[in-house]
Amino acid sequence: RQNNTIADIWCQNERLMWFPRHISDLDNCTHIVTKFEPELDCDHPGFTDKEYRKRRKQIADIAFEYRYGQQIPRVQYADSEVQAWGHVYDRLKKLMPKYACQEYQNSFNLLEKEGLYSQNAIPQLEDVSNLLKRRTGFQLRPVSGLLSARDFLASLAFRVFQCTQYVRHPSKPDHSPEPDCIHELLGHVPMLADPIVAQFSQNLGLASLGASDSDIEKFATLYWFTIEFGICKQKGEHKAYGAGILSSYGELEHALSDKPEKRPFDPDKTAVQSYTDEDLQPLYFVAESFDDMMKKMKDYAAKIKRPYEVRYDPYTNSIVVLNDK
Ligand code: HBI
Ligand code: FE
Repeated sequence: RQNNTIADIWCQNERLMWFPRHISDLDNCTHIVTKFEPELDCDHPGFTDKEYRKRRKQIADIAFEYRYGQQIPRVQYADSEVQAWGHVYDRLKKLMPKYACQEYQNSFNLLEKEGLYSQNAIPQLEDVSNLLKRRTGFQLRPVSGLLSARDFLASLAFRVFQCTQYVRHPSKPDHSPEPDCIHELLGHVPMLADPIVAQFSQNLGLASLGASDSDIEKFATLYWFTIEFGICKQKGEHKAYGAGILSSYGELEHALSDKPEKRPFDPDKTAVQSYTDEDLQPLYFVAESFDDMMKKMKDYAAKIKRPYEVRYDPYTNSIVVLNDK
């Protein structure tokens, strides 16, 4: 049978980039960016701590061995790890009513009510994943560290969130240069439990599939200034919806003070804004509302040229590529 659609010709010329077509293909989307690692970075608080590095390797091995469809192995967290969690949990909980967006607060309350979240124990990824599946169809899979933007975004297309399972170094509970499970569980998970946010995240993932490197960089930057560090207006007040703000009490007070610069969210401009991932953010983009931010992102993504369209088939957990564009 002849297949002469544009996408097929791209394929024949090997110009159509490989991307995951089935949720199990995410087993191949595990490219780690080596940055801020305790093994390699002498500024990392765990660099000189042999025990910590051993612990990190133990937990990283869970992610390396994990394959789609398996249960996420449980981690027996040490007292020092639970203490770091409890410390952040307690500080954040006091700030939430004033600074967190409504969607976050609703989900957080639900997670506590379900008995999953408390100050005394770090929730297990398997249990959190099962709750998310029921709420929004999102699920977690363990990852050993900072993933490449392409792999990270691709997994969102399948409603999969690649989630770290280790805890930051106990000497610095208030800040972690890399993602850790305190950030994921207190920043991302409550947002992913919201149906609108879940849809938004998946759309961003779908838009990233097979995109050029420069478009991936722009999507990653948009992700940074929305899902990680977004602020939106609710009832006339600025509220945090970004996970990097919501999971750090220092960032939370800073972001919603008048110290940092704030600009209106505008995807064309936001996508090319440079940013730092090492310290408190000097600049945030403020959305008029959640809906407005998502509509602008949709229009932005529609402008990115690809010779095919993608859809998600939730019955088979597969990407359907439509060649007729
Ligand atoms: N990897 N494990 C992990 N967690 C993240 O939150 C994460 C990532 N890689 C890239 C990323 N976030 C974003 O900053 C964008 O580059 C997509
Ligand atoms: Fe994050």
